[in-house]
Amino acid sequence: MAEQESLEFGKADFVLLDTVNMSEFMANLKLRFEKGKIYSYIGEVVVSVNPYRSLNIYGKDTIEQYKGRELYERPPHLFAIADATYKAMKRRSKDTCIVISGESGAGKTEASKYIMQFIAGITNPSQRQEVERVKNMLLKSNCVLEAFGNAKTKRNDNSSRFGKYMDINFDFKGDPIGGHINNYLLEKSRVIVQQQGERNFHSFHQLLFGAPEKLLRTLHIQKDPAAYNFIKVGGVVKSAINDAAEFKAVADAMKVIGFTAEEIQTVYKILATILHLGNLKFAMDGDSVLIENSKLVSVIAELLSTKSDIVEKALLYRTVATGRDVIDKQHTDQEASYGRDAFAKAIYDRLFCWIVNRINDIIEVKNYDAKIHGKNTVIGVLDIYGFEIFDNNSLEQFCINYCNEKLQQLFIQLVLKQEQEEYQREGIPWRHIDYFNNQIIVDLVEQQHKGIISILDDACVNVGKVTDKMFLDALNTKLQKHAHYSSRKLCATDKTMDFDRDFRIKHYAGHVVYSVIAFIDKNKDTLFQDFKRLMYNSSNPVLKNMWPEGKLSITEVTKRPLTAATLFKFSMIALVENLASKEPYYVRCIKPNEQKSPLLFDDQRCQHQVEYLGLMENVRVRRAGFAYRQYYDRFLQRYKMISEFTWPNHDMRSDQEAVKKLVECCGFQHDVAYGKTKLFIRTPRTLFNLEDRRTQMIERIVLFLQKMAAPLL
Ligand code: AD9
Ligand code: MG
Repeated sequence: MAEQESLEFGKADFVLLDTVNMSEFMANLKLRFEKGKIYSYIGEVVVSVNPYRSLNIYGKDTIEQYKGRELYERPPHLFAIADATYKAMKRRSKDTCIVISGESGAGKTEASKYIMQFIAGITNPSQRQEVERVKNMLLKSNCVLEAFGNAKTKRNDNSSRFGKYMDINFDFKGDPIGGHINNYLLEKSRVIVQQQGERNFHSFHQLLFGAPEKLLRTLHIQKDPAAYNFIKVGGVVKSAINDAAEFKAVADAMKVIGFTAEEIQTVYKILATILHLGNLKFAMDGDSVLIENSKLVSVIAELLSTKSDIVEKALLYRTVATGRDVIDKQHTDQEASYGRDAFAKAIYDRLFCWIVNRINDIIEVKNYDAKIHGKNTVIGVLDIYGFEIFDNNSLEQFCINYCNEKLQQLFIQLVLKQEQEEYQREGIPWRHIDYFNNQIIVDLVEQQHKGIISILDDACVNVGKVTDKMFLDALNTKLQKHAHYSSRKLCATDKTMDFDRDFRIKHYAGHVVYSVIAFIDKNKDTLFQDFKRLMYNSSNPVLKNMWPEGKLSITEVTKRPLTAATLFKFSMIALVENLASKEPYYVRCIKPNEQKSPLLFDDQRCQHQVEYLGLMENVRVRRAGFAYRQYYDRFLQRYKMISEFTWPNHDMRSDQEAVKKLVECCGFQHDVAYGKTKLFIRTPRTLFNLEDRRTQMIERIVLFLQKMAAPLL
């Protein structure tokens, strides 16, 4: 049982700490990490510290140990929460979800994979072929998504550069019958630029190092990463990642999932197109712009199954409608470079979304009739970017941190709500606890008209040249009284911010200074219609289908597209609604150090994460109610030896009465409440005391049995 670990490995559940304060919390977390115990609980929340080494705790035997057990029967583990989720889904027909959070490199993606592995391991005992197929697809889809959505960053060699929410659907027997993936905000700027020491998405490196010579020849790609501008900017070309092996694994996975040969070829062609685009150079020749290495244009045209002059025109001109006239306006070399980069980012982003959609088509539940088969239930797994503070924070960090505010708000609501509901269900009075409600920050970002996203959108729709600085001025005017917003203009003494560039949000997890530079540009996310039309007019049907909006001519494109931040806001609102409709389980991941070391526990870094994950609040909420609860029959099973009224069996009318008698025998009646099906214990001390008594009684019983048996030996 989890509590038994206490002495040697610290407290398995933070709720059982003698005193709840930060230093006790951190000491316990550190002790457990040093003892190799990477998982702990706060009630039903799993706290996980990245071990940065392989642990032998995910095998088949461990899966068996956790299968069908109650949370507290085994030491803390991801599998325990996965099993709890599965049981809630199967026994109570509840839709459930597991929300995995934590900063980059904290272990979210690994956790989500272990959870999937556990679910795959405990389902389909009768080996139904269709279920095996679905399980295989779900597992394989990870490999493809990681190839196109992950990259090496300074923080993590396999960093997910997108948010992912995956639903797994189960039939009435509890076997997986399909799934669905939602992806959020891919960091597409990485396609064209990477920071020093970082890489482009794995997919490009896999192509370069893994594709057979023949394929590379048809793509006009040389096996030399230094030859491509979009690859070499980060400076890191090779890493510990085995790109060649991964190329093969991803190609196989795509085949198994059901991508056609033509689709797979098109994927490679898009990657190659992007690499060639990165090498295009523009120059001014008098008033005209030209492409210096125009041979590349015909290569790109070949890869995109279109004509060179169409590609050239889309790169150098922009079709604009002025009143009734449609004219071709020539770019400057700078505008042409901008258009090229936007095009490269857009086709990669579109490729990624298309891959997700194709996977969804294939894994979606088919031929399931709830009337015949019973309710189809769902477990959702959310693996999404954690709170980010960089030296330079832009619109991407703003969106990611807003996402974390939304999830924190949900966490507060649901953890409290869940507790409250349990007390209500069990007929126990509820005592309100105070906590910082971050709704005020969520509003600061997303509120209609008054929120930062609205103010940014206003700046983007304005005709004429609105600069980032003008956007900052608008923020300063509209938000000057907001307690969680500040800037140099509003706080002249604060020298950490630049007057013309920065604003600060006091997030629940810490203060972040954002630089407004490029906010407007990134938010507008303009891709000239000419590029969309080019893709739509391709004679490659796969490409054509990816770009349906290219059908519209310039005069038909009247509706202004939603901005990037607004689209993100809508997707976050939908995500939170979806999560709130399910029974949530949480995994909170912590990164022990920046060096990816298995030995180092960086106290300061860890404490910061504990703070912003709201773990102390979580412990307090849990303890303000009842630290421990258990069904009457299970409680008796564990502690019945303590009292003569319950050992070996009781003769009372119900288990509840027997538990009451046991509790009174021990003198704990003031520290407990009796629910309809469960006993609730307020303070951990009572539980320790029960544990001690139990251990003593077991020792006595063993001694007694030994004595009895002695004459027989
Ligand atoms: V990011 O926000 O996508 O950049 P994650 O997803 O939180 O990040 P990830 O799961 O990718 O982090 O973990 C980072 C690395 O830590 C992995 O590549 C492993 O090398 C290592 N890791 C994480 N969890 C475990 C584990 N349970 N056992 C062993 C682990 N190694
Ligand atoms: Mg990840």
